[in-house]
Amino acid sequence: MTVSQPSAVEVGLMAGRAGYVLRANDRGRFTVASPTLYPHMWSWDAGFVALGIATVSVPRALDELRTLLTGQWATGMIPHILFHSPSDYFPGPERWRTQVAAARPPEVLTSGICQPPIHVIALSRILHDARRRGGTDQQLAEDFVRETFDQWLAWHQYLATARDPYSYGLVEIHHGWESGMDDSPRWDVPYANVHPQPDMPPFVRADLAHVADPSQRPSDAEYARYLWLLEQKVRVRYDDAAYRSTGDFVVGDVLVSALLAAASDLLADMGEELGIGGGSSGGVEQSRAIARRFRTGVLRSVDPDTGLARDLDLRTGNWLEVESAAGFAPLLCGGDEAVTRRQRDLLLGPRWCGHSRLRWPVVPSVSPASADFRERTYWRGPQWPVLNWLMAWALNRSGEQEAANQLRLAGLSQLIDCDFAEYYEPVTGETLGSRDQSWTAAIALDFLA
Ligand code: 9WN
Repeated sequence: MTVSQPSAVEVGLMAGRAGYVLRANDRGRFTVASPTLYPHMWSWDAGFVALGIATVSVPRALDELRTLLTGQWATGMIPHILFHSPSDYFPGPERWRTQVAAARPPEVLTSGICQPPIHVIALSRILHDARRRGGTDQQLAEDFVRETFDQWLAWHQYLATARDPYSYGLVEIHHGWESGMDDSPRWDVPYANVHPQPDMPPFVRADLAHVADPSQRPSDAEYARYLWLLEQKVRVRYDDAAYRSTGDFVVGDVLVSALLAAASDLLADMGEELGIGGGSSGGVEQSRAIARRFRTGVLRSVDPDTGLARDLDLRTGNWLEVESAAGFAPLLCGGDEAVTRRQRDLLLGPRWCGHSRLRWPVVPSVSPASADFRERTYWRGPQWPVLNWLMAWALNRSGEQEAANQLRLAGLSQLIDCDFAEYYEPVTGETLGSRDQSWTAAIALDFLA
């Protein structure tokens, strides 16, 4: 299917409406992920949001990242949620009970787990835009990189050490929420070994009050497991090593690992360009070493038969064979031209974006040709615009401009109604989940810029 360029009127309308959504979700120095379902700041959402805002205001985009860093733990971890005000979101701070953790930040309440390290990818894009504009924007962005370089490095080092203690080259996650793809079939096998115990405090879900159809969200049984893992983290006071010995869910995540590799290379590039992180502190070299280790880990995970990368269940030592978009992790971190070419062809081919049933040739979260595909359920098949953005970004970076532009145009066509939904039904194109989702509006702005 070929997709045409949006008209000038459509571009103007979409940019205006996306800007409106981001302003409406702006709470001063941070942006809520969505108006009602997610009324707080989420970690990887904030990265996408920042790069979208940068197309309109570089200073405000930098503020978004600055606020996120106020939540950084002493371990270097950037937590997956920063809670700035009370809300009905569940699980909120009273459930996370991060006061049991010595490493929690002093000034803001947070969750106790993390999310994919997209932030430095966003920052490098913001810096690139700011340099194109020059003047104050460039100055502010360069100063910001100097000011925060060590904090980003600490974040990456946390993932590379506390979350990869045996140097496998795969970042270990302790909760499906840490992957950003909560109920993906990637996690069905490891979650089958998560057994909520009767002494887990009872809970009432709040998310279902904000969506029209519960089948678009994870099930109650899945939520019980999510809450049980949270409980296990609290019981070890958020100590990663202690959790590793006792926790039910420990998985090497290829997508997080690929993002860490790509982000670490970009951090090293910025350090070199700005003359920081060199010398005795060695931040640039440390970043390069992290990039190399995780790129190797990701490439090692590729299944020679399918051409897709695989997560590793660290409890059993088994590869997880699932046709999810995370299988395209090697496209994000590069490192092997033959793998990149094969992945490009696979991504645009009939099992993925070129599948005949798709309304738009946009990356689905699970291949429509897979038995795991569920077109309306969350990360089990729907198209998430941010995933499509990531793949377009990766293709661009590996010199595949034409393919990248194909995904960009398809992504824009999908968003033409300006609902900026959280995710989309891939066969009918229907909007699902939350509306006015900040990161969806943000990537629209970036695609239009
Ligand atoms: C749990 C905010 C977040 C995204 C995740 C998405 C969803 C939360 C939830 O919303 O997760 O973190 O309550 O379902 O899965 O990727 O960051 O938009």
